[in-house]
Amino acid sequence: MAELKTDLDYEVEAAQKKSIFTANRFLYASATGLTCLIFYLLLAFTFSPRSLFEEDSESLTTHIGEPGGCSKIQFRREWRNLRKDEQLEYIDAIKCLQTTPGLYRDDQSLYGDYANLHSHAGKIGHDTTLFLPWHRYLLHNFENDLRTHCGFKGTIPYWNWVLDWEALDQAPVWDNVYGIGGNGTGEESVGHGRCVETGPFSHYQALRFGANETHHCLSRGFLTGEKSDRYSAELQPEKLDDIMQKDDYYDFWNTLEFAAHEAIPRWIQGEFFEFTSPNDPIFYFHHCQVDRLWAEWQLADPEHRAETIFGTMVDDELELDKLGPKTRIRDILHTDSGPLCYRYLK
Ligand SMILES: *[C@@H]1O[C@H](CO)[C@@H](O)[C@H](O)[C@H]1NC(C)=O
Ligand SMILES: *[C@@H]1O[C@H](CO)[C@@H](O)[C@H](O)[C@H]1NC(C)=O
Ligand SMILES: [Cu+2]
Repeated sequence: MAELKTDLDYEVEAAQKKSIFTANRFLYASATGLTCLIFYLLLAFTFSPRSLFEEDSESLTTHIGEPGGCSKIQFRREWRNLRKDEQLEYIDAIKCLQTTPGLYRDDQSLYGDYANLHSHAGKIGHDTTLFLPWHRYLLHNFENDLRTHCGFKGTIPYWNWVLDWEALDQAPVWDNVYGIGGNGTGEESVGHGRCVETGPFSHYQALRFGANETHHCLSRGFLTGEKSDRYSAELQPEKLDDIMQKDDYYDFWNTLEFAAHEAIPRWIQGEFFEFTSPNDPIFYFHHCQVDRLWAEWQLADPEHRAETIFGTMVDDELELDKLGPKTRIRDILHTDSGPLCYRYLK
């Protein structure tokens, strides 16, 4: 019951966000057990189903019937809210992609190709207002690759570092079994880090580090003391609140990219020191969090924020080189319509 209840909790949260998709899943999940039926009845009194469905007609008109509308919405969740088996499935899927042949060269996996892509596209995807849409699309494509090549059924998880800002190195995401391993403790490696010797990626060999193409161990070098404090201070709740209060896209993106988003790589070091940062799986956890913040910011005032990208045209295209088809920015502005079809759970 404990785990079922957790699942239901997610459903309830999503139901509060008034989604027809969730409402259906909610009903379905509730019907799965007698104990849960009781739970559902309690909830039914708490949240009037009637008002739920009224709100839902709105999302129906927005999404169904549009080209690329979603037949199903999947939920991206915080790493510590995944069940242990779900955590292992995600780690396994990453490992699988690390042994899937790449598209660029024989000695680099599809997983490694993303480091290539990220470093080639560095100029368009960073320090510009395209930062958020381009990374959103990259994550979506990566998630698709996990599904297509590795049979992955879940979603990319996010790391809500605000929960760990006071002790970043203690975050559950660094667990050696139910996480991606922690600090580098072995030989000195790239980016002022050391080889990560524990956890599921202790044997992973990354190919590129910036322009240098030499196979090397996964490298991390968590900062400590004052150096660390400088970056973790950017991740405290008050700082994040400030970012979320920004009213226009330019200010929001600008503070998010250069304050909170930058603090994490600078604190981790190693692979993250260069644009080949997707070599470290934490890249995806981190960018999923950044994407979530953008999605939340958009949803806080959809009328003004959902389709606003300052400094570029919504019909401009986002490119992933060989790794995925081009898409228009306008097509990825709503996470819950096609081709994306996901939402975030808190
Ligand atoms: C991470 O590892 C490096 C190298 O072994 C060490 O100097 C540093 O103190 C460690 N950081 C943390 C937060 O434990
Ligand atoms: C590339 O990285 C390796 C270690 O990973 C280092 O030994 C080598 O000197 C580097 N090459 C260049 C050109 O920086
Ligand atoms: Cu990036």
